[in-house]
Amino acid sequence: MKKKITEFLDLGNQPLANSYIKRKDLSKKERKYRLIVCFNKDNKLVSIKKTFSSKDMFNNEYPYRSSTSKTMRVHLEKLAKKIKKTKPQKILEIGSNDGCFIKNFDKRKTIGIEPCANVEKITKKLKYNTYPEYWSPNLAKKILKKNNKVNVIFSSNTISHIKNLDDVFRAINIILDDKGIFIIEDPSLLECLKKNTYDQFYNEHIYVFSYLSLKNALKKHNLEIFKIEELKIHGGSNRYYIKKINNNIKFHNSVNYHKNKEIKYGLNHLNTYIKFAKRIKYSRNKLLSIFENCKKYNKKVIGYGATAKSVTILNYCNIDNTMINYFVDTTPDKQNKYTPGTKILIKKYSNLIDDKVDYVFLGAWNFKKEIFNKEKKYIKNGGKFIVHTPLPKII
Ligand code: JHZ
Repeated sequence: MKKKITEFLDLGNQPLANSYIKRKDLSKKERKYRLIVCFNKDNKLVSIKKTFSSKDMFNNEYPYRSSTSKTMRVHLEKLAKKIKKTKPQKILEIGSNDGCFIKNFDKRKTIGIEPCANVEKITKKLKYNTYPEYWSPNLAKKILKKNNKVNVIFSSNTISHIKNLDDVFRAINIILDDKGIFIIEDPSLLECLKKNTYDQFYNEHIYVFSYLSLKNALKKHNLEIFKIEELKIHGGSNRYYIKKINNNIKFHNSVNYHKNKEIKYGLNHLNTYIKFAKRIKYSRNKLLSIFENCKKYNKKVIGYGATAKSVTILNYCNIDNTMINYFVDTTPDKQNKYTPGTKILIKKYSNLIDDKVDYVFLGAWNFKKEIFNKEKKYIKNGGKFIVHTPLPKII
């Protein structure tokens, strides 16, 4: 029998993203794993080979806050406005984080699911009904004991983080009203391949979905995608609108439009992924040579946005604390800690001009527009950024 799953990209030994190191733990051995990306030619799923339990990744020390970026706040506010127009009785969000989305609704109308207790506390304090638990059929049943079925289920950048997709969709079927809709936003595999953003792969991103793969995973549970919105957020994401098969909501043209784009690009063929892997090797060498040159000429380089994504880049390309002086990041829970693997200090954001920076590595490249807007003065004064997408260069 021919192999169904093929490994096509090896991103080397990696620490767990989001496991920022405290100063006192700097000499402790970090947990590492081999980051290998695979393609399943049967169901078209692209996934990472070695996975960790949800408890290992999403716990009481989770540092990421959705609300730290204005782009994200505005993006979710706009969607909330759209949903409000449909007058739903109840909206449930899987992975509600610090409430960036649910805060746009009346407290009585929302249910948030957020397993990271330190983050869940934020919405609980504001009196939003949130469960500090992992999404599962049992949780769906538990919620249903106290509530009616829900009209809208939303999940942004969370479903791709859960290994057992069958359980995810079973739970959806339990609690979603037959006439309700399920909306998912996750990074687009098509955009990831087009932009060479291999940093979309790390331990939390178990899957990077295409329409072709997601449709197969949903079909087993009598769920189907009836509309797709291509979004700019997070470097290119898709918003999938999903319904129960028996719900006769009309299909939108966008489904076929997007499907054809994926097929035309070759997302259903292994060869496309093998070509992608070749580009990524080239990208690594190019980025490393930029950093080596900066080091050679004693340039001051800092990182902007200590993202989970940049953990993959820095560790894969061997860019360490001799090449990047420090990172700046607006997230309080990341500040005064060190980046996983590469041990680069993360500082509170400060003015790039006062810091006399030569080059800024854009870790949060997905918020380039927002950051370039903020850093107009630095740019006007000749300040330069180092980016890795679509290919490494100084801009
Ligand atoms: P950002 C996280 O990934 C983890 P990360 C997770 N797995 C996921 O899928 C995505 O989020 C959605 C900082 N920043 O959103 C804030 C500034 O300092 O790209 C954040 O630390 N100044 C759940 O970490 C980071 O950059 C700024 O002006 O890859 C952005 O992280 C801006 C705009 C951001 O996600």
